[in-house]
Amino acid sequence: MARMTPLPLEILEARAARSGLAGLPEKVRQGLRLDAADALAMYRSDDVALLGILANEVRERRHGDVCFYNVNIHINYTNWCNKFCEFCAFQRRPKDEGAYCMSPEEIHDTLLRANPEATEVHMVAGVWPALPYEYYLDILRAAKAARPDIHVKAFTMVEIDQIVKTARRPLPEVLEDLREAGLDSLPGGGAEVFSERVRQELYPLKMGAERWLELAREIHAAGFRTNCTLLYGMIETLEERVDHLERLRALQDETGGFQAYIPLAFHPANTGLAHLPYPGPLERLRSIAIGRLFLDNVPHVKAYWIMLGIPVAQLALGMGADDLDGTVTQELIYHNAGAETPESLDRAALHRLIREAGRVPVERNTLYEVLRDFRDGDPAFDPAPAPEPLPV
Ligand code: V47
Repeated sequence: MARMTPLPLEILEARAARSGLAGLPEKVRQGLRLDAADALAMYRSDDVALLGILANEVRERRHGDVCFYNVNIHINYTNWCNKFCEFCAFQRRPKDEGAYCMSPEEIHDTLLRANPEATEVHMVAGVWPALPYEYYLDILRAAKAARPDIHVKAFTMVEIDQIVKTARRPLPEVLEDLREAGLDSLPGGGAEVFSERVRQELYPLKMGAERWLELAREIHAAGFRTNCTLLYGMIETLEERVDHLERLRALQDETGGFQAYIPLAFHPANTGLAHLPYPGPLERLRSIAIGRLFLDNVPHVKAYWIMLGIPVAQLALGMGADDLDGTVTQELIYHNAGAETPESLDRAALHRLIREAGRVPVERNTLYEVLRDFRDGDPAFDPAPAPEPLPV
């Protein structure tokens, strides 16, 4: 899909009036901030295609026909965890079958063997208080020793909270130690949904919203970029989703430190919530579109194909998302929870997905600086379409 000519406002408004969204197209076209009532109406509306059209307008105003991607690898360095969240299929106690904790040497070797083109390693894991402070510094040093140029995006707010407790030192000092050891930025996980009701029911041992937001605020103040997420499709109400987005947007107004928003669809397999359904494709696309429309101050919306599924991720590029994450190898959090997506995609497959969606692949680094713009193609990465179907 090349860039879309915006449809006449009257047509959009006539359609919006039929699905509880009257006035929304005009607000979006004028660039006005949406409020909680708008967000709720978007969650309740049955016209996901209209939300996609509006989100695409905003996305194209900001990013044109570009679709960013990066070449990255994931390392989930341990699955030891003492939070026992009901939604998680990844956690283990150290004596459980399948429990593991990678040594700094193993992290070093993994990175030595990893895709030499990768510009980012995304390192997140469970939380185990017996791991010493030095361990966290050592795994960062090990990553940089193996690949001095790689950007290390590591540790959710939940891990940072534990690292600070283990260190028994103030957060700013801990952040400086982590930076010196190799930390470059932080991912967006661990926020789940900020509702205290949901937390009490599903993850009472994990920090609450206030602490997550306070940590993010201080981490931004220390000069680190992070991402933000919403885990949806568990037992939260639509109002609770909206409240979560409002809190993210308010913090972003203060700090400007969030680079990207990634809505995370709940995968129920092998979790304490296995009776719940995986959110359907329309719900996944709706979440992308609402993220783009409501979080007007977060520059990027990421289609994380691992959790969206490849066809939905490809559609998302025309409904608000401007970033397809990524080549991703060795991801375990979603695959343990039943994700049926492949474990990684190579660059040629990403290019093909992006081009089929009518977008131009642009390789970025973690901070969204352009590394290579493939507007004019590149025979090394844009071969003639392969005869085999893409994985789904
Ligand atoms: O914090 C855990 C979620 C998050 C499940 O910042 C689950 O670039 C669905 O945050 N079903 C980790 N979700 C992943 C994450 C992330 C992913 C991609 C990119 C970035 C980024 C961040 O995944 C956890 C939790 O909220 N999660 N279990 C599950 N069964």
